[in-house]
Parts: sequence; C-alpha cells; structure tokens
Amino acid sequence: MSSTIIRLAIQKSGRLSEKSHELIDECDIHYSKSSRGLRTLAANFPIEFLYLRDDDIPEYVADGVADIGIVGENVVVEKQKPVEIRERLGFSKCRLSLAVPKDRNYNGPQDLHGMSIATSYPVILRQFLAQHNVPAKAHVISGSVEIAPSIGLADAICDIVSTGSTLLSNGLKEVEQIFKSEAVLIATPGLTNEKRAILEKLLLRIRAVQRAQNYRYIMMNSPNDRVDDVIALLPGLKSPTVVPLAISNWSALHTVVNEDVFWETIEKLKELGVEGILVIPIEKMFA
Ligand code: PRT
Ligand code: ZN
Repeated sequence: MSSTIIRLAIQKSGRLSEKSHELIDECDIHYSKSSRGLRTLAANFPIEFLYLRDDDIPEYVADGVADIGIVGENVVVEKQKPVEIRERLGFSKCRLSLAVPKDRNYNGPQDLHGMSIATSYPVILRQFLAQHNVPAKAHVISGSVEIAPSIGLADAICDIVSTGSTLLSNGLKEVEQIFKSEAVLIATPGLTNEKRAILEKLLLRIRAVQRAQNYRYIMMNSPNDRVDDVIALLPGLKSPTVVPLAISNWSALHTVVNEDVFWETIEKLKELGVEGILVIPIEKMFA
C-alpha cells in the first residue's frame, strides 16, 4: 500500500474549527481529539491535520507545506496566494461589509470620498474603492475594527458581518455588502497524482455529507386510492417505494425529499389522509 498522505490545514481555534472538525467526523475519518497540538495523523484515512491560525492557511497551502486547507473565502481572497478553491463548504457564512455611524447619510460609494476606513481587509476594500473610482484611505487594523469610528480613528469601517449585532451595538449601520463568504476547501495547485487521488476520495465523502444535509428520508402510510396524489406531491430522487401494508387498502411510501419540500407539503399530505409520517436524517448521499 502507498504511504502517501495528504496534509490538511485547519484553524486551531476560532470560528472555523468546530465545523471543520464536524465535517471530518461526518466523513468518518477518525483521529485523536486529545492531542490537538500542531498536527495529528488520522487513523483510517491517509490524512494529517495541521492546526494553524486561519490567516496563515492560504500561505501554507500555496507553499505546499499543507496540501489542502479549510479557511474562509474572505481570507483566501484577501491573502491573494496561488491556491485553488476546490469546494464550497457551506458553513461560517458571513459577509464583508462597509458600515458608517448610524446618523451619517449614505447614498452610495461616492459618499466614501476622502474617508478613512478602518479594516483588516485592505486588499478587498481597495479593490472595491478602485472599482467605484472613489479615493478613500484604508486604515489597516488587526482587531476591534468596529470601535474605530467611535474613538475617532476612522470615519467608517469595512469588516466581517454575520448577524449584524456587533455593528448595531457600536452605533454603526451596514451600507454596502462588498463580498459574501463561506468556508472553502483550498488546494495547492501542484498536487502530485497520488495526492490528487486522495483529495478526490476526500471530496467524494465531503460531497456525500453535504448532499445528505438538505435531504430527509420519509416514510408514511397512505390510503391506496391516494397514493398517486401523494407521489405527485413529492418530487423524490426517483419514484418512491410503495409497499402494501398488512391492513387492506393501505400502502407504505418511502422516499427521499429536500427538507424544504417536505415542510412545504406536510399539510397537503395530511389533507390527503396520509398517516404515520416519519422523517429520518440521511448520513451520506451519493450523486
Ligand atoms: O486566531 P485566528 O487568526 O485563527 O482566528 P480569527 O480570530 O482571525 O478568525 P475567527 O475565528 O474570528 O473567524 C474565522 C472566519 O470565520 C473568518 O475569516 C470568516 O470567514 C468566518 N466568520 C463567520 C466570521 C464571522 N462569521 C464573524 N461574525 N469572522 C468574524 N466574525 C466577527 C467580525 O469580525 C465581527 O467582529 O464577528 C463580528 C461580527 O459578528 P456579528 O454576528 O455581530 O455580525
Ligand atoms: Zn485570523
């Protein structure tokens, strides 16, 4: 057996770490959780984890110290390192936004003219300002960006927003969403064929986990004369499994549906006389 392993950089501690570990667990990759030092080798998959600060991940991946990494797309774009985004992971969603003190008038990017804007994302901010042809100054600070206007350090800020409550509690209002972000899996461009093959195996697992997250396996009992109507309501992957029940004129239906579709159709299913509806989470789903 080949001894090649792939190295995955993940955030040591912070907003990405828990979800990154969850994803690895859901991929059935086992590793020691007690020894989260700098690195850990998985027990049942050729992968080693490197625990790093998120800001360093694009560079480590670009340099090939790590082969792949999980990091916010905002950091990937800001750092401008030559890495490939291989998969969007759907967690740690946020946006990079411009915010100004709440009593300040704002009618568009031209109102930023001559302002000093505090940010930890100067590259993305300057791109935005250049696109809109607005001369303004990026004042680079590494943390607590939201307090900059109130202490007179800047006129506006450009920072990550998730719920918006940090802006609100600092008397700021969001006026432009510059960039939407989520966690992404990045890879070094020059992976060897062996490592590429391991990455494909990992992506197969990640995609199966992600696909499954939005779907539910549902089982229900329906009067036989309503089975066609029930099937018409439920756009499953393929046609549902229909099996007769021990009592006459009733059948059990099993199918896989998108969770949104399920919630949209539940009342209609009940109106059709469907009973005993069971909804079961799906662990993995393959295309
Ligand atoms: O120590 P290390 O350098 O590794 O971590 P860090 O402190 O630099 O990053 P961390 O853990 O805070 O964030 C990691 C990534 O999570 C970011 O790069 C984003 O991709 C993503 N993410 C998602 C967020 C948020 N949501 C978020 N809300 N990153 C930061 N915030 C901060 C934001 O800076 C602001 O201070 O939360 C505040 C705003 O949140 P709301 O909910 O009040 O709007
Ligand atoms: Zn960081």
